[in-house]
Amino acid sequence: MRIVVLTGGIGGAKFLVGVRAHARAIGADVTAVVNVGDDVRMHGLQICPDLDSVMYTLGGAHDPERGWGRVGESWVVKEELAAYGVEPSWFGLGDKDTATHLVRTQMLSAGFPLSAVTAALCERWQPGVTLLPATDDRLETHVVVDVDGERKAIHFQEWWVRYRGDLPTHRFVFVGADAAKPAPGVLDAIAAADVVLLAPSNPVVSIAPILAVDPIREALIGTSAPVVGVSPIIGESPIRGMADKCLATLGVAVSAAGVGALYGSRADNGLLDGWLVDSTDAGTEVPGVPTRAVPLWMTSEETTAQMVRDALSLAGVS
Ligand code: GDP
Ligand code: FO1
Ligand code: CA
Repeated sequence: MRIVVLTGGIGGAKFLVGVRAHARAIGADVTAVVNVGDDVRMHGLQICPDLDSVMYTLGGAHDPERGWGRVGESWVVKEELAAYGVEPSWFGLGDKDTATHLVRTQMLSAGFPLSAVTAALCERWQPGVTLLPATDDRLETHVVVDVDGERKAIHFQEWWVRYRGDLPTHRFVFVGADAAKPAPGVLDAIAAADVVLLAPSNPVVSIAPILAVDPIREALIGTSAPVVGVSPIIGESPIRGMADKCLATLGVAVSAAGVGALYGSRADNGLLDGWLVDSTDAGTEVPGVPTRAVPLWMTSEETTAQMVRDALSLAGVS
């Protein structure tokens, strides 16, 4: 079986641990198409938070407490930059993490596309699934906000890390998405997939930037493989992160029903053939989409692998 997963960072990475466990058990092949909208250049280095969250988590090197970056991290470079008074001081790069960004930036400067750089980095971390950036082209999420009495677009990282999303927020813009081409392997993976899973990632700033690459969205809408999504919302809030602020900006209810309706039914030009919600959200209705309620807390590899079995069963491919 060939499984394609659309994913962001922390939530998607945890989900992929379960996907990988189940895939190993049944001899399936997994390709993760990863959001690049969070990517940003800081201190001359190209940072790819979602690719790195997935790579470090599957490589067993992530910090589960902090949620991003490396476990056992030190912060000497950050302190030294602060001592120079270099901005931005609100964004911290750990020392171990910095080595990743140095390798990546050097390879990009030498002309390698991000997909090739990602494959090279993964030779060290052996994630056990194929990691593909959604695109090799520049695609950045910017956020239109009011700040200091002015309306302007700031980078997603500034919105989230500097302001914690706590600004009057009007919309999200995926800069570059119109011209972005899918990275090599993305359309082939979708074409060959037996099933496509939408990880329980942030629908607005992790999954939507992937879908903003038109050929990817068209491939998903056109695929004969079933597409099943897993809700990142349990009850009336995300487990962690900013999904509530993002959904509110779009005027979408912070609920499994709200996110399911945002993705929409394939019968109605949307994406979903099935929508998995948490047991506590049993009874959730999404027009045109079969839903199933199962435990969705990713507390261990085994519970997450069970979620994946449930998603595949809902897709009719288990
Ligand atoms: P980010 O890019 O680092 O923000 O990570 P993602 O976009 O991949 O995932 C963020 C989402 O993961 C949040 O909206 C959380 O609600 C969701 N999430 C985190 N842990 C869990 C969990 O145990 N179960 C479910 N269903 N969702 C979770
Ligand atoms: N999140 C923070 O809250 N503060 C930081 O200083 C910070 C630095 C950082 C550096 C590299 C990286 O890969 C991620 C980093 N993050 C930081 C997390 C990141 O801002 C977001 O959580 C993700 O982009 C959301 O997916
Ligand atoms: Ca993200």
